[in-house]
Amino acid sequence: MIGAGRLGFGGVATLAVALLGAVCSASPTRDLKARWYFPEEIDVLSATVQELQQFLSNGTVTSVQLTQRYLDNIANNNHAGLYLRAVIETAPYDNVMAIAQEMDDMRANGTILSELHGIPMLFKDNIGTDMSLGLNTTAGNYGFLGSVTPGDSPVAGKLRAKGVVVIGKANLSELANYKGNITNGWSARGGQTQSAYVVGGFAAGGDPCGSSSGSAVGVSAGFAAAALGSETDGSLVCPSNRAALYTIRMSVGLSSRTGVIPISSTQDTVGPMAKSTYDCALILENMVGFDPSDSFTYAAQNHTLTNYTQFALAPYATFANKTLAIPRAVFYNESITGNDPAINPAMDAAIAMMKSLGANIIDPADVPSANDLVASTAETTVLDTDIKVDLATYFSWLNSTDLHTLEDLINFDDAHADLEFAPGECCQQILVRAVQTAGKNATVYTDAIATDHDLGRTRGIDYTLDKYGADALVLPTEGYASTLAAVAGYPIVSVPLGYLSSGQPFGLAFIGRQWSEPTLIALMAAWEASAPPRQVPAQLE
Ligand SMILES: *[C@@H]1O[C@H](CO)[C@@H](O)[C@H](O)[C@H]1NC(C)=O
Ligand SMILES: *[C@@H]1O[C@H](CO)[C@@H](O)[C@H](O)[C@H]1NC(C)=O
Ligand SMILES: *[C@@H]1O[C@H](CO)[C@@H](O)[C@H](O)[C@H]1NC(C)=O
Ligand SMILES: *[C@@H]1O[C@H](CO)[C@@H](O)[C@H](O)[C@H]1NC(C)=O
Ligand SMILES: *[C@@H]1O[C@H](CO)[C@@H](O)[C@H](O)[C@H]1NC(C)=O
Ligand SMILES: *[C@@H]1O[C@H](CO)[C@@H](O)[C@H](O)[C@H]1NC(C)=O
Ligand SMILES: *[C@@H]1O[C@H](CO)[C@@H](O)[C@H](O)[C@H]1NC(C)=O
Ligand SMILES: *[C@@H]1O[C@H](CO)[C@@H](O)[C@H](O)[C@H]1NC(C)=O
Ligand SMILES: *[C@@H]1O[C@H](CO)[C@@H](O)[C@H](O)[C@H]1NC(C)=O
Ligand SMILES: *[C@@H]1O[C@H](CO)[C@@H](O)[C@H](O)[C@H]1NC(C)=O
Ligand SMILES: CC(=O)N[C@H]1CO[C@H](CO)[C@@H](O)[C@@H]1O
Repeated sequence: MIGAGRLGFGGVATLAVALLGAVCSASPTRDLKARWYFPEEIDVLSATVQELQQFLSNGTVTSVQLTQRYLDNIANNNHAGLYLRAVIETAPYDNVMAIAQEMDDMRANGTILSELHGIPMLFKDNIGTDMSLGLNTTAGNYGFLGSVTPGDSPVAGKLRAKGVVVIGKANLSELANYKGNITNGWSARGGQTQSAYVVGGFAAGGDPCGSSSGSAVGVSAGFAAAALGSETDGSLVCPSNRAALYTIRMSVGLSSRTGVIPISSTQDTVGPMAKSTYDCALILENMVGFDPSDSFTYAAQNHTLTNYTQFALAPYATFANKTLAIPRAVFYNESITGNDPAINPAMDAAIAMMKSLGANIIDPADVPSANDLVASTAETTVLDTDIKVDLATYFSWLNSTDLHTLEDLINFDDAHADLEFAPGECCQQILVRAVQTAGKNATVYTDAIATDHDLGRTRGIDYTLDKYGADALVLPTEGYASTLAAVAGYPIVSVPLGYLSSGQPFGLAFIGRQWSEPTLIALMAAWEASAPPRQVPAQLE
């Protein structure tokens, strides 16, 4: 699949080494392998995983050098420079460098674990990792600090077994924004994440959205090649759309959530955030699969594929022969979405482009449940109930923890209010509300699940796609798109669409049926092939 041979070095690389040689060492041949050498032809702000893997394969760069470059970028702009605060912790230097070196040694020996071999990634701080990495897993909350995982969460373990180098834990809206009145991207441990695209950052309107804020900002700012985030409702697609990234929120259950600090087993998904469709498909392909500890993965068993990248390529990646439904009511109504007025015209231009590329466009194709979805409180009932039960399950997964229940977490926050309460956050009102729920057998809960399936599936996505014979819905990522997919437990993807006058990016979403990831990947790739290239943050160029 990928050759392991080392090829010759180009003239540009030799020149860079010669310049660096004066600083670091007298021997240029040694410098090519030095961790601080970095080839000029690689721009980590724009390089995709797919491209980096080619540069690793042909000997232009090593995993050690890539890791060093990302760590340098984090040092320059995370708690310095632009103060992006996208990363809570980087892995202890010697640990992460030893892992990168191991990947380089294996490659030199002809062992390539996957196309992710030796690729540095950030994981959202709610994704459990083995203690040997030296990284904590806290969802940004001090109460989780010092907890001991029994090992990698299954999803982290799968990716590490395929060669991913975890360089750090990404900041997030604390507890995935299920705590109280906190701003997007703020956590007690990580501070306020800021968009890399808006000069002046958060205070100037550079709200990174959330809750996978640091994962998105980190990838856009050259802190890692790609990231894992997680989504209950919007937490992958919204921050990705504000960082000009591609992302896939997969069908619930396609990959495991064991060992991931939860909001809701009903809705949570872990997912890739990256600079291309191919990268997202590649990460997805290496994280899906059955987990006996996660009952939602049973239903996915007959729908899990071993190859998702093929759908990012010909002959799948085309709009020809695709039928796309445009749900105008509610999702395109600015008085309901509150979206910036620049977004709908950009959507219209995108729809026209997809039509010109062969898509069959049904416009309008309204979703019957849309108004009820916006008014519904069923999702809140489900999440409030789930977090109490599912958080206790997470704590029971740990080898050691000071917290065992949601009550313990609330008490910890109260006892450490100086550390734990954000500016303007009076009282962790969401957790206090959730602790009063009566479990997953309560009628109010089973009724709420039924309501969500009616809104999201029966009168929502399934109804609309069936009625129009459509492959996917097309909507602005900002607004209510994520909620429709979230309450259904169905997949939603986001691709870069445009930029506001502030520089803030925004995206376009496709929503499909359950297990329709192949179709959505094909649509993402068809978009990527014809859309203008994504922009990198101007202030980092
Ligand atoms: C290595 O691969 C990259 C990406 O395909 C390419 O741009 C570069 O020219 C290659 N370098 C060498 C020395 O083959
Ligand atoms: C490379 O392979 C050889 C032979 O299999 C083995 O002895 C050696 O330990 C390997 N080295 C590394 C760094 O993996
Ligand atoms: C993880 O938390 C411990 C305290 O429990 C701290 O000593 C350690 O430095 C943290 N790890 C990192 C990488 O910050
Ligand atoms: C977790 O607990 C298991 C079972 O007691 C033990 O084998 C393992 O070493 C522990 N791991 C850590 C990191 O404490
Ligand atoms: C998977 O498909 C087989 C054969 O159609 C069926 O018997 C089985 O029940 C399915 N499993 C699940 C979990 O749906
Ligand atoms: C997936 O399919 C593509 C296209 O056939 C192929 O190039 C690629 O090697 C496959 N990936 C894996 C992991 O088999
Ligand atoms: C278009 O889709 C239809 C229905 O799935 C299929 O029968 C047909 O072969 C497709 N045509 C092309 C050109 O892909
Ligand atoms: C948009 O929503 C508002 C508020 O619900 C409603 O009054 C208006 O009719 C809607 N506009 C369209 C074009 O549907
Ligand atoms: C939430 O916090 C903001 C300040 O960050 C404050 O203006 C607002 O009133 C608060 N809202 C509630 C419901 O507490
Ligand atoms: C919920 O109901 C099921 C089936 O009636 C029962 O087995 C289970 O113990 C109940 N769970 C709780 C938490 O009450
Ligand atoms: C290293 C660093 O700057 N950490 C900061 C993270 O955010 C918290 C909360 O704002 C600050 O207290 C830390 O100083």
